[in-house]
Amino acid sequence: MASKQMYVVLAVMVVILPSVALATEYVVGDDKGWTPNFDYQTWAAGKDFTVGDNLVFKYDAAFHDVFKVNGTAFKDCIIPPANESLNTGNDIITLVTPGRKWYICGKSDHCAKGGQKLAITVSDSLAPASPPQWRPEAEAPNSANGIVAAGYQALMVGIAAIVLMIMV
Ligand SMILES: [Cu+2]
Repeated sequence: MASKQMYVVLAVMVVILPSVALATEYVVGDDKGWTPNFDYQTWAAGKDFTVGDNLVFKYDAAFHDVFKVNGTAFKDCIIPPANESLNTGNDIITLVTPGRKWYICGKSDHCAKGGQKLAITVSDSLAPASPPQWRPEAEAPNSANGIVAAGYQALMVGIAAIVLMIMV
């Protein structure tokens, strides 16, 4: 019978899909955007960057651009070839893999002198394996979405379990 397998697939999708749907969009630097003389490490601190989330770099394209670089280029502000830059002034980068990510501005001395550089750590969206847990309230204030998602997932896991028990 294929129907039982279908229910299992459905149950898994119901649990996983909300975390995709609730992907967060982070405007880098918030109101300040992408600019020199802004502390992007402080900005990034406490944010829970997850696979599927988006970074949005907003800036005046006449004065700035965005390069995705490695850790060495980030530290030493080594600017890659110009054709590797993002330069629309409203660049949206989807975080597709977990791990450390580095971004710098390639214009004049913005990286080296202005500190226009961002380093983040992206976590895997499936990292907290089942069973889903409620996050402690003490965690980052912007985790409201996460709490809702966790609650929803817990509910759906419960429903899926009941459905499976009936089917089996
Ligand atoms: Cu710049």
